[in-house]
Amino acid sequence: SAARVENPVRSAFVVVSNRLPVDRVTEPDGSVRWRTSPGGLVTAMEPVVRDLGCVWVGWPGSIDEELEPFAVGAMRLRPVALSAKDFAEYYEGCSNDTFWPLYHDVISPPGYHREWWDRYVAVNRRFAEAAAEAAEPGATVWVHDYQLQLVPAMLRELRPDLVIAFFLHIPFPAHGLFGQLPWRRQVLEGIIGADVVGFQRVADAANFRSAVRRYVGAPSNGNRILVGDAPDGSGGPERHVLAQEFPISIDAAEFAALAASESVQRRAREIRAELGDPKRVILGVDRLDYTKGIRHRLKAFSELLQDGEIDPAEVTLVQVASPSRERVEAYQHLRDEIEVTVGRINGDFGTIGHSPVVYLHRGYPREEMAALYLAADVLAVTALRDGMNLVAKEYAACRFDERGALVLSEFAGAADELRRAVLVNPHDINGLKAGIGAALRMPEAEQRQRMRAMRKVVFRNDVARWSSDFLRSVEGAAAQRILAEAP
Ligand code: GDG
Repeated sequence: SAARVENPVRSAFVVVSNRLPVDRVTEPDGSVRWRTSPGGLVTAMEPVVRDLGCVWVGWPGSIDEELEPFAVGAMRLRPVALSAKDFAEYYEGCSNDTFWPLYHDVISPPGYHREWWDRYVAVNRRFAEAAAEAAEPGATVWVHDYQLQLVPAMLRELRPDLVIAFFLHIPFPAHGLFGQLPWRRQVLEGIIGADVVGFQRVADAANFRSAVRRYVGAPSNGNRILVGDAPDGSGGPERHVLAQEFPISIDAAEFAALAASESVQRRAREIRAELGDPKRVILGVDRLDYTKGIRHRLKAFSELLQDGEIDPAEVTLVQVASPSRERVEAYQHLRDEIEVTVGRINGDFGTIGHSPVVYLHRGYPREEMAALYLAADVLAVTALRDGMNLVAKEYAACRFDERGALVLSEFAGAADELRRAVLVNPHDINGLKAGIGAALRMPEAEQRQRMRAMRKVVFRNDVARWSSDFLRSVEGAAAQRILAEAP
């Protein structure tokens, strides 16, 4: 529930993301309250928020609504309003139809529209101004993701006293692709306004440093980018920007506890029974997005059926495709394509009592997700490009029984850590079929061995570790700056 707070809200720690981490719920009696969305980011911030308090700057999710700051639990929230035009051009347009496809290796062609870009600049400025207002002197401000890449530099200009951090949740492409962007220099200059820039993978950080070298002319030394010229004429840089990988994770203990609960285990058994007790269940869980390789997965599955390698009476593929960005055209096409394919597979291989693909176009509560993970013999993650892919980590965290096999795309960030998954190249349909086949046939002892290794990694590198590693680097950058500025 929400409480009013003083305005302007201020803190020594400010988080900035496109969306505030809360959802508005209307009670049956018509009253309105806010509850934190269950995302990993909120969990990651909890320990920090407890120590430092925090103001979170972001869009509350409604169009054309000016809201006063409010508090939910220990978090104070500073809403940034978006108009219908902002939403269409900054969010759906420039963020989700330019940057999203470009940064995912142009799986879908990005649109480059100057009106979208102008709106992106204007909305980024609005976020930067709100963050500047919310930050106490010398505060740390952590900016998130591809919607807000200009905020770090705008914020530095408004408030040179701040320590600024930026984390990109999605991949950063090779410069040959990034170079398509008409505003490539502005974007890079926006991001290097931060003191620390975090990426999911080693390769993303390397791509970024090389783009900065090429398009901004700033060289790097290891993970450090040398920006500007020192005012003392020494020939050194004005400042350093750390650009490094910080792979994000999940609250593994929480997922494990959920999966171990009596009700979730019961539900997992129920799910298998409702599916007609197939010998094997393959699961896919994705936002309905062209980056996730759902079409490739269906193609491989249907060919395995066609080849007679999978008996449709024995194996069920459950595909949860949660609705996403439904007003963007590329997503509408994708949905049509997937639904036609599912219909075709079920038409070709189904019987009156049984369909080989169970396709669910909706979101589920976390408990149901955990039960699905437990009910699945194989989880198939076949992303063509994915920053990390938390679903893969959630599956491992939930399998306290050390059973189940993970088929994981090399193109998901999670593949850098989950080396004991069955790693596949989803573009190679034969390879993908072989991977799914191997996972379906994997002996229990091998499942156990691999799952144990993957669980170790996910529990060691959990989301608390991610945020503390990142914030330790930010503190390090702050300390260096104080040293450099000392007389
Ligand atoms: C971006 C990057 C990066 C999905 N359906 C339901 C549901 N989910 C949850 C999953 C998981 C999350 O949503 C999805 O996270 P992913 O990492 O798999 O993918 P993106 O949404 O594309 O996230 C990605 C991530 O940011 C973090 O940096 O890993 O690469 O693209 O937690 O469980 N949750 C519930 N019901 C659903 O139907 N409750």
